[in-house]
Amino acid sequence: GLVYQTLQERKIQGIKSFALLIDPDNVTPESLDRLLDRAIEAGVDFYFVGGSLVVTDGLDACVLQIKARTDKPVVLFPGSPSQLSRHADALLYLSLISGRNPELLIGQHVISAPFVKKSGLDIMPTGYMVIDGGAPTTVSYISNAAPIPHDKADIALCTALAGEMLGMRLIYLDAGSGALRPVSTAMIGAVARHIDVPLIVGGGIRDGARAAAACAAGADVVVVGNAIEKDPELLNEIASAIHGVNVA
Ligand code: 1GP
Repeated sequence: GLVYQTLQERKIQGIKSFALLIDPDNVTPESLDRLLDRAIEAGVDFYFVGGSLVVTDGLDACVLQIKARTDKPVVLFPGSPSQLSRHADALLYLSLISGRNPELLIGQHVISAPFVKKSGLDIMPTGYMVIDGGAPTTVSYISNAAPIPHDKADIALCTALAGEMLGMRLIYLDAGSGALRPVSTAMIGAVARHIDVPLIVGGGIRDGARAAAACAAGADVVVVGNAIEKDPELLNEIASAIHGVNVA
């Protein structure tokens, strides 16, 4: 698919990407409009939509509103299989490979497969890895699966390698939304050095310094949600930090 190709090309060229995570439950049409003004100006590369446990009914509207404003890819980041919108461009087809809960590895995929197939989205198989972010986040509770300990870069590395060999086209290291500690640069580096597929990193990144550090360590895409929801002024700082790594 086109979105995956973009991710792959950017990785090969060493171009770092900023993905803004928008939770449809946390925006109104007005607040989203203001956020998009800033995001477009700051140069956000990808719009990730989802992340919340229950998306009420604003998913399609949220995706359409973003699509109406920008040509940048809109990528679904579903908290559950029901969170699909055919108006998006692509889907992070997540398998929770850091956990040992069969439902999140394959069970929910089986149930939603015909629906996903029909969506026409660019389906991007993603090895999703939850890393301990220092606080119990929604994802670690709901998934009923232990996160990878913060300092176990070797476990993360082996998990990512296995995911890649199983055919995952992306690896996503997530400390969880609002994590106290983002994924360590040591862990990002260990994983990045050994995999060839694009690496997405998110969770608890709340300033330009942390975003740049993740990129310098080897992240290809940095995802920021919470911090920008709280303070949209951060958009410029984080965008320039991520894009600044390109020239360095
Ligand atoms: C969470 O990786 C994302 O799944 C982003 O996390 O909301 O903490 O930026 P934040």
